[in-house]
Amino acid sequence: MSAAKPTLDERIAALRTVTEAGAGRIPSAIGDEAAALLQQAEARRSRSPEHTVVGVFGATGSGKSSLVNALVGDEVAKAHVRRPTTSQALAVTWDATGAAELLDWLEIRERVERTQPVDPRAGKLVLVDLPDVDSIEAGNRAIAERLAGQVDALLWVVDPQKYADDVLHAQFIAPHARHAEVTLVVLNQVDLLAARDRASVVASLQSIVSRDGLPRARVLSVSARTLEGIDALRAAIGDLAASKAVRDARLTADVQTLAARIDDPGSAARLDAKAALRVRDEVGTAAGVEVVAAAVASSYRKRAAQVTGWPLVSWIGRLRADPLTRLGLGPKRRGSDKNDDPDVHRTSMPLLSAGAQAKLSLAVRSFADTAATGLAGPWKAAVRIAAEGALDKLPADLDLAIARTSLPARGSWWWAIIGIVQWVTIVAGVLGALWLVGASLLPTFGMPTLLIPRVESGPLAGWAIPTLVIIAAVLVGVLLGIISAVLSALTAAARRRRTRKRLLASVDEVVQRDVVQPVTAELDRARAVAAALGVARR
Ligand SMILES: Nc1nc2c(ncn2[C@@H]2O[C@H](COP(=O)(O)OP(=O)(O)OP(=O)(O)O)[C@@H](O)[C@H]2O)c(=O)[nH]1
Ligand SMILES: [Mg+2]
Repeated sequence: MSAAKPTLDERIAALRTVTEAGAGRIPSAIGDEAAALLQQAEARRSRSPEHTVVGVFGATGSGKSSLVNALVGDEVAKAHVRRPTTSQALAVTWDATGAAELLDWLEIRERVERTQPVDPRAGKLVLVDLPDVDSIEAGNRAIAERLAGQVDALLWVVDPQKYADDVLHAQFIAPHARHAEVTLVVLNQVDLLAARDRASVVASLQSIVSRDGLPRARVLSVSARTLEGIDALRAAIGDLAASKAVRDARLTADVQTLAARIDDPGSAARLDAKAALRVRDEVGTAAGVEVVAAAVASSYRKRAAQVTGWPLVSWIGRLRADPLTRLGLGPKRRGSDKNDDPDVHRTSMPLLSAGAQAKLSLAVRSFADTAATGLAGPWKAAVRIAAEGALDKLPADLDLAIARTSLPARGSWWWAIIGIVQWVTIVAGVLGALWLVGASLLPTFGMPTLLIPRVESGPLAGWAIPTLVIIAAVLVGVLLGIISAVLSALTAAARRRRTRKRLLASVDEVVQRDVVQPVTAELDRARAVAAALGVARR
């Protein structure tokens, strides 16, 4: 953050961010107030920037109208002993060019124009006499309250009897504590005070105004009757009119005041990468990643055994259903799922058992709660709502993601080789056996003798070759059985790991989209509002 004070534009933009990004997270009443203020700021800024509107506020009989007359030097406003006297706002202008639109917006119908300015620097002044701010007349009060929110500078008039009035201070001056720069406090009717009491009454008023939160507000003492102090008040009004910043200072104070009433979202923690991994793993387990990975491995082993096993018994394996097919993830379906309608690609896994659903909820909720640490109530709730929204979508999204994940379900190239060798050994063994059987049986049926060839030399000299072929066939069969069992176990384990990795990647995509992103967005929103509030308040 830069050390420089934000400009009014920056503050207004910040308040807009607060109301927009904070919608639903800040109380709607204050959100509406902020929206109204933004609209009002825009309205004021689009109207005569040269004019300075000074409103004269105070209790009935404090002498507002008399003071306006004294400042103008003419009886423009009706002042009377009858209470309350003023019931409509009256605007006095000196250079009315461009003022009409402003007065229309202020809804001030009574307008008078004079030529001799209050102060040489106040040619573009609009001085507004107002009804009593705490009037017993609701209409009077409404006009004064509305204009207290609209004028550029506030001139509070009090009199020696009621200058400490609680209602005026608590309900009207204190809420404008940030408006000190555009506030004048005037003790009128000082002619009624004994000379020795004046200083102490002014000091007392000054301390009450300080307690209201405006220690820097200017307090002046005047008499509308004797015109004592009027020149100093004129100069003070001249100062306001000369400072081109009054209008913006007022709006700045408005934005600051409103922003101060909005609760801080708290400090949003950075999302922990480990927490995101943990929720992915927990959601993955709940979604059946381990089950599918195990099915891929056992499907592989089953199919390997069918092809590479001893052909005389390996067909038995076919009677058992493929574990992947049982989950609706069979290798046949998988080959054709590229361009199909994804909705038909549900797995046949149940859409999460009650237990899995509970685990999923727990994982997501605890992720959200951890992420929301440091946030204030409504913001925490918003993170939780984001997580609840995720829980509605997750089961179907996870199922789809798992169904779409391409699984390493194909067979291995070496299956066929071993399968062929298995058949060759079987055929060789059978041929060897037939030879031996033929040699012993043919002569009994009077058929020509079948010779049995034998090994002539070497360590196996004298062995019948058909016998050796049978033994070799059995040995090769056993050996192939062992080799393919080992190969298939190793490959199945690797496939299991690969499946787990691929599925977790798919689950991660879903968890990122359904859980992490909404929660992150909520944290970002809280951070944006916190930063904007800081700018609006500074
Ligand atoms: N002695 C004295 N009387 C004053 C002074 N200023 C106003 N008055 C009198 O106080 C009474 C009320 O004055 P107004 O100017 O009508 O007071 P106001 O604040 O405009 O009252 P509302 O319009 O009813 O809110 C009148 O009788 C004035 O003559 C002053 O400085 N000294
Ligand atoms: Mg009056």
